[in-house]
Amino acid sequence: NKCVGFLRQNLLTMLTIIGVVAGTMLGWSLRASGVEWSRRDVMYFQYPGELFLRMLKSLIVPLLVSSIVSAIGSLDLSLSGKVGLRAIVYYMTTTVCAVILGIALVTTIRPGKETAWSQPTPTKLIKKDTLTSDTLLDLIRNLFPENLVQATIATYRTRLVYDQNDTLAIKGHLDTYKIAGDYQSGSNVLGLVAFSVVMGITLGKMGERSRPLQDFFHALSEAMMIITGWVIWLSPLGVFFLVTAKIMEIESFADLVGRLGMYFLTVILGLFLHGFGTLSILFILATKKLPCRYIAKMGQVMATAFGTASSSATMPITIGCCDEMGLDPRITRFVIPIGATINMDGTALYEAVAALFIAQLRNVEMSFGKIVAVSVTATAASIGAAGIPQAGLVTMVMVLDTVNLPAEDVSIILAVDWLLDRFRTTINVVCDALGAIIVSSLSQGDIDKSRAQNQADRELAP
Ligand code: DAS
Repeated sequence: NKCVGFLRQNLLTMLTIIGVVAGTMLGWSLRASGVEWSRRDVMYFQYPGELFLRMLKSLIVPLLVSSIVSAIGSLDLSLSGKVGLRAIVYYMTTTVCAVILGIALVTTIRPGKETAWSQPTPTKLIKKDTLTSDTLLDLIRNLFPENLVQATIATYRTRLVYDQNDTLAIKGHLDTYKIAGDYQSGSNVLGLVAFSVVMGITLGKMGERSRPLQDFFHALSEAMMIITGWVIWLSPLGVFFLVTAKIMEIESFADLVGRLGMYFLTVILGLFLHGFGTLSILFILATKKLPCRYIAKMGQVMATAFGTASSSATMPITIGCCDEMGLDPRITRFVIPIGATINMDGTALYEAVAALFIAQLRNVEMSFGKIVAVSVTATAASIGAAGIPQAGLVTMVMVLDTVNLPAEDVSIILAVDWLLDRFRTTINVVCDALGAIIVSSLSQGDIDKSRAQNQADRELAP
């Protein structure tokens, strides 16, 4: 019975992991077949996976807005303030730890020094001059969407595109960008999160007068989770096609084991140490429990994050996983959407490592001041990166600009970014889920006190 119970509970996770493995094997054998696959052929394989990714992305906006508004609206103001503060402190602490770990590793291992790469010749990159200031200003600008409906479409941030002569170019500020032929787009989730938090606080202050609206957002959130439960069953097929197409279109794996091998291993080592070291220590300190039994329940979340390389698309599944763990829905629907938007430890670590790796390749000495500048901009870039595939590569330009490294050097690390992206996205979502557990655990006392207070108020009410 135990075995049957385990299989039933983990069936979908195992099928999704099989989807990733089978997609890798099929993609590899299609490459090995010697057939010259055209972009169109790859698109046919990618198409079912893209539909799955779009289904998940279509859930993001209604789920995010309804979850945050109903969660904050149902908490009293002081409690939502404490929960929000604990979440922000957790996000900042883990992101700074990730950046420091990344810098410690890349300055110790020095992958750029060991790399037989006399003078990297990156793809020519046309860069918009004021990209850095625009990106930073865009970050703050995105907090205040001028039009909520418009905010749900791809907004201005940074675009990495191949222009007419197929040169890797950065132009404009669109959040949609094309890397290796794929356009990726994400919503201005930052602005929607900000608006939803303000709306939730407002409904909370309105009390009973806002009951109909609170019930609406609560029902909408529930409905979105039910739809997520249906879409999630497509994960095995969805990730199977996404991984197959990605493996087929990669031009060369030579860099993965060659010139970028040490860089790749440095990032993977950093992500591993952060995920199973830093985060675990913080988890044990905050909850006095071991994280392993919780991480064991995150298989579906990790497999989806790895298969889709999108923490935003994985967000509905992360919320569902926290519900299965029995966490307070008001906490998870408050902190997970915000975490999926601004808390990207894997991305922050990766950007710090990549920037210093490129400096090493170019024999650029990094003073302490420059390393601090990399730390700050890698943190800001991870906050600004959208939860969509290869967003971290795009905001990387901001980090390179800060230390006067040419933005075109982004193309040096492009060859292995499609795989690193999957690993760092997985760490991003694991960190969000562990954060929800930590914030829930730290807030339990306040929740009980608030519940008792409400109970007392109801009994005293005439
Ligand atoms: N793929 C991004 C995410 O979804 C991470 C990144 O590109 O760095 O979290």
